[in-house]
Amino acid sequence: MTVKQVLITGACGEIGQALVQELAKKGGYRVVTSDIAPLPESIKSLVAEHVQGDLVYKVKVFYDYDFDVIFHLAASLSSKAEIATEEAHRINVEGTMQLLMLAAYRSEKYGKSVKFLFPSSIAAYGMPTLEAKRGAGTVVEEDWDFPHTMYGCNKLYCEKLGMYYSKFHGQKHLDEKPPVMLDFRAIRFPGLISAFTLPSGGTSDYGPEMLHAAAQGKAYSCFVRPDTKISFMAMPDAIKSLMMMLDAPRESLTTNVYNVAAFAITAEDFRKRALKAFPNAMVTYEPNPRRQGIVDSWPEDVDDSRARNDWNWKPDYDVDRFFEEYFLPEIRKRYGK
Ligand code: AKB
Repeated sequence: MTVKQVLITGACGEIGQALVQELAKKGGYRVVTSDIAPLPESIKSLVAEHVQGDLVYKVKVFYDYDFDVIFHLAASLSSKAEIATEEAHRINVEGTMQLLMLAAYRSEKYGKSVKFLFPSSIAAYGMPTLEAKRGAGTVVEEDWDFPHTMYGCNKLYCEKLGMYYSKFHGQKHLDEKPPVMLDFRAIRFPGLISAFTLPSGGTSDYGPEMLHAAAQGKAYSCFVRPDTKISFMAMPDAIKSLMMMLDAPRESLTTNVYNVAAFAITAEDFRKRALKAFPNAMVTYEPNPRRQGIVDSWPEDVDDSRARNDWNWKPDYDVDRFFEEYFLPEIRKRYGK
C-alpha cells in the first residue's frame, strides 16, 4: 500500500484532533501537523511530525514536503474574529492563500494532484433579518451568501480563492486525463459538537458549552435567546463528511463547495435535553447582543442535497441518536456522571 502524505493545519483544534485519530485508525497516511500550540498528548504518537508556530510564517517550511492531501483547518472562529478582525483576516485569508499557493505550485511543477480540503461554514451565509431567516427554510449553497462577520467573509472569500487556484491560476495539466490539479473541496459545516473537546472562539459554542457544563453540574449562562435556531452536527459526522469528501471521485463532484447538515435545533431544545439527562443542570439565558446578532444572521438550516447526490453524504446522527448514542454515553464516561 502506498502511504499518502497528509498535512493537517490547526491540528490541535476540535476537528484536527478528531481527524488525526481517524486517519490513524484508517491507516495508510503519514500525518504531518501544524498549529500555533504544541500537540496534545492524546494525539502525539499518531503524528509523524509537528510544526509549531504561526502558519503564515511556517508555510515556507512545507515547500520541502510532498503532500498528497492538505486539510487546512487553522482558523480564527467567528466570535474571536469579530474582536480581532485584522488578525483574523491574516490567519483566515493570508494563511489559506499561502497554502493554496503551495498546493498550486506542487501540482503545476511536479504534475501531481494535491487534494485541498477546506472546512467552510454556515457563517458564509448572511440572513438580513430574523423574518428572512425564519422564512428561508433550508438554504442552498449559492443563496444568501452575504456574511455579516469577518470570519464569514473570510470563509466565503477563501472558497473563491480555492476555486481560483484550482481552475485558473497556472494549472497547466487540467486537460490531462485524469486532470492533474490542485483539487479544492470545501464543506460548509454547521455548529459542531464533540463529547471530548470544547470549542473556543466560535459563536455556535453555546450548544456544546451548555451540554458540557450540564454534564459537569456547572451553571451555564447561555449567550443567545431560547428560540435561537441553527444547525448542528456531531463531531464523528463532521469527520465522516471530510473523509467521504476526500474519497469522492473528482468526476462525481458538480461543485467545489458543499453544505452538510444533521439536525437543526434551538437553544431551548438543548436546555430541555440537558435537563432531561442531568436534572440538576442550571441553565439561564443572558443574550449577548453581539453574539446573538451573529447567530441570527446564520440560516436556521441548510440544504445538503448536493452532497447527498454527488458523494452519498448522509449523517449517522440525527438529534436523538446524537444525544442517546454519542454525546450522553461519552460524556458520562468522561465526567463520571
Ligand atoms: C463558529 O461558531 O464560528 C463556528 C462555525 C459555525 O463555523 N463553529
